Amino acid sequence: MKTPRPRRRLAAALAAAFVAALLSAAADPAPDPAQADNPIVQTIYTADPAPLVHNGRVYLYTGHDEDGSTSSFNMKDWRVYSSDDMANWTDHGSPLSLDTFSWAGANAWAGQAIERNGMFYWYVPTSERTTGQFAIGVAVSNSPTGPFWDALGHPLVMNGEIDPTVFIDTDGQAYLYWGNPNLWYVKLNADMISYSGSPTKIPLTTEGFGTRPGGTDRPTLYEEGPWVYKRGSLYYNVFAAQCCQEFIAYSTAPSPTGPWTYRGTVMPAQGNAFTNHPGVIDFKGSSYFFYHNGALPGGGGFTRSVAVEKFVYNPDDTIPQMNMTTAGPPQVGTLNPYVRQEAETIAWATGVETEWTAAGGMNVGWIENGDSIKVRGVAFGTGARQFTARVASATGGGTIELRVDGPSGPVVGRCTVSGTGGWQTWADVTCPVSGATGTRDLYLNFSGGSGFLFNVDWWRFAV
Ligand code: FUB
Repeated sequence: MKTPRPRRRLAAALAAAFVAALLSAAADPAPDPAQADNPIVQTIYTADPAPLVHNGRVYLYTGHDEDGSTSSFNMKDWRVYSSDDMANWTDHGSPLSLDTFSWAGANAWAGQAIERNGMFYWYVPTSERTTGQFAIGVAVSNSPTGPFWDALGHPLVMNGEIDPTVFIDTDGQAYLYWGNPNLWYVKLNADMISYSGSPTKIPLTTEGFGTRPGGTDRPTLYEEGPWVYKRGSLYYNVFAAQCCQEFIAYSTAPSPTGPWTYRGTVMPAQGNAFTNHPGVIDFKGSSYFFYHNGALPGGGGFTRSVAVEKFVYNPDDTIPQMNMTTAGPPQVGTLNPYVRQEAETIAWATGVETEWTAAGGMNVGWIENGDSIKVRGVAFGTGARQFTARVASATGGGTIELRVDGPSGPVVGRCTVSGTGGWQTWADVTCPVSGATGTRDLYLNFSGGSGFLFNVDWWRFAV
């Protein structure tokens, strides 16, 4: 049986916003409402982005703000998404949670994952169960999507401070930095789960980290959320500055241990959340800046969403100042509809949620009448003739309507889904397709009676 819980407030709010946009478009002769693709994830609230490039994909590690949190962080697990085109993101679920660490009590806060010698190490801050003190744990996996397990059975380091960032220098030395209100670093050993020497405080000077207006207790802008990396011979530390509302600032240094020089603002205080958190990568020849805001319906300081912007470094290696957008970066390449695509590969979703599939992986579920999934830049080429989806339904099913260009763009196919006898009892449905040519945005619009209609595991077109 499907869990008889209502769908999350976020899913319902997005579905309502989607219907309102469609109604207003219908009243207006203009084409479909512009479909923003930022924030990246619409099925849950996500926070504290930590991107990692591995084998031609971006893996995005995030925190997860529970629905309905209004006065404190309610964060119990971490999430992973991935993309090879910066537009369509695949949901890999939660391979790491507070339960992974027997010693953890609460607060699944801002972490970062890194790969070394084929293993993936995910450093996360969380409260230690008995003392309530913040500690940093390290989880390990042989896959970027997990499952992750506690590498040590105890914290890697515990000094009451948060927000680890990890980085391996070109000479092979790995460093872990973290801290709020201080900024610490320690040299990690090659095993990535132990360290040499003692944690060292980085001097928070105003030359290094800017001057906080009225900052007597904390004279510099440094607040939390460091993100340290190297580009050429220059070391960057991008961090959440000032509080609160935070903005994103950065410093640079000629070595991983400083001396740091304050360089200014990366992203001003914007976006309906009092925190922000940076993540910076280069991917397929371009640079990307990840952050979070409260931009989704119901969003705010404790219901945040991860977003991303593309940027170009200035010729003098400084970072340009960026604003939050709802468009996000351009797609890199296209999506191939003639291979199996996971239903949870999404550019923008309204109403739906995701869940673990009994056989492994994820499926899209909690589908109701009027919900929709957009997949950006689908390369149909000379034309698709057939659509197949793997579906399951414990009720009477419904319809998958395929449209291109917009949520009420041309219909290119319609698939009827019948009951299969269970939410994890899977069957293929196939229907004819016509008019799906060239490279188009694809919309899977779901319709049917009341209540939950069906689940979708994956889909594929054929010529
Ligand atoms: O998400 C919980 C905390 O809020 C993070 O650890 C901080 O960086 C801030 O984003």
